[in-house]
Amino acid sequence: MGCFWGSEEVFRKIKGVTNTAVGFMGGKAKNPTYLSVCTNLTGHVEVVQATFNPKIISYEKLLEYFWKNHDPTTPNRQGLDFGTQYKSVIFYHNENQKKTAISSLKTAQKNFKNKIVTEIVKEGVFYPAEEYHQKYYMKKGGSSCSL
Ligand code: MHO
Repeated sequence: MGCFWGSEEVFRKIKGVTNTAVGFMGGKAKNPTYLSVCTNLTGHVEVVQATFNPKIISYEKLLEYFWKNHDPTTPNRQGLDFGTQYKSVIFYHNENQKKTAISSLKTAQKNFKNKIVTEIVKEGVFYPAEEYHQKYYMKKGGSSCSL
């Protein structure tokens, strides 16, 4: 969804989401840091890991927040932020989530003129980002970078 500061705020505020954390996923380098990811060489993406109570909110509903809170039609870019770390991607944790994400993408496409470029990929290792990136906007105020 682009810069993880804003994405985390979106998910943190949803009722039924019990925890959020920001980190990096999907690249090759081990133990990436924010600075290394910014070189565009590690292949990692800025991600939010949202833990939720499915009795209160469904995975499907969470995906609706995902589509509504960024532009999934711009490759490797979210507003002013560009680079592979900002690409739009859903890392699924199981086959059910994969199926739900694929059908959710098809439904969401109806709301966009341009083609959705969001990738739907099996989860990789979640490397937590540095502490100062965690719940960044909650601590500093503000709610979005490019959103
Ligand atoms: N536009 C922001 C992005 C920060 S982010 C954690 C900046 O350049 O600081 O990717």
